[in-house]
Amino acid sequence: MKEILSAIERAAIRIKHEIDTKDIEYSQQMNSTGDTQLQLDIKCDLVVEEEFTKAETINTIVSEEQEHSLVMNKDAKYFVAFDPLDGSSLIDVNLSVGSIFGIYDGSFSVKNLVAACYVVYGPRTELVFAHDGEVKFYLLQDGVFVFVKNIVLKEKGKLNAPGGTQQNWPPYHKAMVDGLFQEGYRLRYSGGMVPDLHQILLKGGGLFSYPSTSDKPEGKLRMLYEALPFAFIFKTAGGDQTDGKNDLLTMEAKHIHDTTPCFFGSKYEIARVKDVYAGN
Ligand code: P6P
Repeated sequence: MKEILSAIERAAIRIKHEIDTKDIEYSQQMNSTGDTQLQLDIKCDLVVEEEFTKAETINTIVSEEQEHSLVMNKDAKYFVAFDPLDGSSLIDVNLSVGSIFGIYDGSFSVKNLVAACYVVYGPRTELVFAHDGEVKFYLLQDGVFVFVKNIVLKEKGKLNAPGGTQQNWPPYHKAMVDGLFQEGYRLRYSGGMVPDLHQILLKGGGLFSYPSTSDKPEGKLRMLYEALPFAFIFKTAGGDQTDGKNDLLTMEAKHIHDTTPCFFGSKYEIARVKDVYAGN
């Protein structure tokens, strides 16, 4: 596992450099879910693949930017799914973006998800790694990721990050989101999954939601390399997660780019989601 974390750290340092120095023009290509790829998306995908090639314990990788999985060492232990540059469309307005990694032992089955990691590229470059019951927070300082602290969520938070197009939310979802605001929750939503969830984790908790909507009935966020890694991180940090009715960490992806509605947060807020969704 240490070899994989080291590969992620090397990739993160290179990606940070690419973000700071590279043009952000769109390519002529689309990824597996129809997003037009930035040149930067393609470059950052290559960076992660190059660093992972040096990790002998990686069997197979899945990238948001690649249609198919790629076998690297057919007898190796770990299967890694990643989004190399999530929220890249925010770079041209200088908002924070991130990389997300799900590390699976033996196959991409959700029961084999054993670690999860993300990197936030913002005013600072920060890395969070969940494994063996702990969520560890690191800060990049002079080219080295330095451990800062363990992340533990409170029972109840105060931030509300409601994703998706509001006019396409189910009415009961809108009532739930509005209800939290009426209880004094603060709106914190940038449109970047990684910084939005990082803020909730570091500011003590709250709710991030990306529900099933009329335009995206299966949700927008991908299971293997977005929803499940964050579900693992929030659960490990003492919070909770759901697709509205089920524990995300019991849900198997049928296809490597499957999406799911997803909610992540402190226990109080996730209990509220389950209560509202159970009745609808
Ligand atoms: P919406 C970025 O494109 C992304 O995949 C996630 O990072 C983010 O949480 C979501 O989409 C935002 O989607 O529909 O709220 O703009």
